[in-house]
Amino acid sequence: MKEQMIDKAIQVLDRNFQDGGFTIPSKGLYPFQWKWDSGFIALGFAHYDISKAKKEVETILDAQWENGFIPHIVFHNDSDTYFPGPNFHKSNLHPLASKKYRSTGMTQPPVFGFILERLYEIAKNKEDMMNFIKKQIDKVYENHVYFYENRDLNNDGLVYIYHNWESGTDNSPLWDDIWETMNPPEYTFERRDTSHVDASQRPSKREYDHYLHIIEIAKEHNYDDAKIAELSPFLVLDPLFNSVLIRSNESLIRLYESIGNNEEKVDYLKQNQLKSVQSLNSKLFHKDLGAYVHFDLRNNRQIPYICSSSFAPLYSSAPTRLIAESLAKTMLEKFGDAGRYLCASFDPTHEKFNPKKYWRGPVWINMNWILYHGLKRHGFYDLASRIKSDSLELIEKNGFFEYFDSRQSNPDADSNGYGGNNFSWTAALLIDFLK
Ligand code: 2M8
Repeated sequence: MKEQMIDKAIQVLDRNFQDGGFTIPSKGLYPFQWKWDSGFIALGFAHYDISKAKKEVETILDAQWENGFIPHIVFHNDSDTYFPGPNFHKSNLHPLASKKYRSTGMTQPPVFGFILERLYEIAKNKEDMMNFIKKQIDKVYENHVYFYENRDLNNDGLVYIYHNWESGTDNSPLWDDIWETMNPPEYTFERRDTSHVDASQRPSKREYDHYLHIIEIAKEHNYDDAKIAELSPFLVLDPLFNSVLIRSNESLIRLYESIGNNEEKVDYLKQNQLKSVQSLNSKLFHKDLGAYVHFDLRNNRQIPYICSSSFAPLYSSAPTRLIAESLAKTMLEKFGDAGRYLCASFDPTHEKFNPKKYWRGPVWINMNWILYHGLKRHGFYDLASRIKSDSLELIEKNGFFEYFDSRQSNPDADSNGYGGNNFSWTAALLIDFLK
């Protein structure tokens, strides 16, 4: 069974790999290269075709802007199956944008520090992989410098996101209260996602109006960071984004130390790391909820909901023993009912939970991978192994879907798999789980 699943996953990845040296997340639905998808995808390739793994990373990092920014989508090719495309985003408004590639002017969680380190662990030819890392690592470092120098508004080591698409958890109920503070125009545009996937499993038209409006504001100011920080109606500290940054810092520090002669960079990362960890715990850990929460900087208030991102700091060194215990307890009590697969993307005990709608409840394999490694790191072996076996069972029973219903007996559908099929990071991370 294991070998069969791996073979199928390899087929998914190989079919999604494109001539330009990058992999689409899912045919039709997502026809370009996405930043954090690309990192997870590289891990899958690394187990059977190391040159594709390296190519994937090289290609996304090649789209870096002169200020260190790495965009969330790189439009290598034209495609009319996705909206909004390059003509909407217009990354060239920013004076330091890549001259080589069209992209968006927003980013996604900074996964590449830990991706480089994991590639090194997986690679059989360590010397060859270290040479590759030496060529790429400064780009990842510059990306972290970009975050700390441009997005750390309070100089406390926590960096903001200015769009829900930067979080990766697009239509999470987390953002509903922010949408209440906005009143965007009703834009006229043609959605493409709903021609690939059942509209009831995707964000609403009104939600898209909000998404586009934030981009229009950023575009009016040529994607200038300071202006965005001043004017964007969406300005959030996200525990997932920040703990991924912290975890990637850790990897960069270890890699630079083994490369040698990079003391200044190591010092810079260590200094910021210390601040990030302290602030993550003091500002984003919510004692009563027993979980990390998001903070709405624009409206100066906590967003007191628990979602899968609330547990992501486990993947980093940030949680103290007490915090880690509290996270594991909350996950088990609220998300871990018998009869439910781990880990729903939003609190299943909350009225806003929706088991079928994208980031409003379904299980996502990339989040499960982060949580699996995080739980293991902090010594919660039973919960870790449950999250891994739940992930494998969901894929084996339903296929390589984008997201899955967490209810083991699902009264609403024959399959627990929703969204795009033959989904790249689902395939890639199954391989990484099984190898
Ligand atoms: C989803 O997001 C894109 C926008 O970035 C979309 O819905 O159009 C999210 O799940 C995001 O996390 C993911 O990276 C992307 C591609 O898989 O799809």
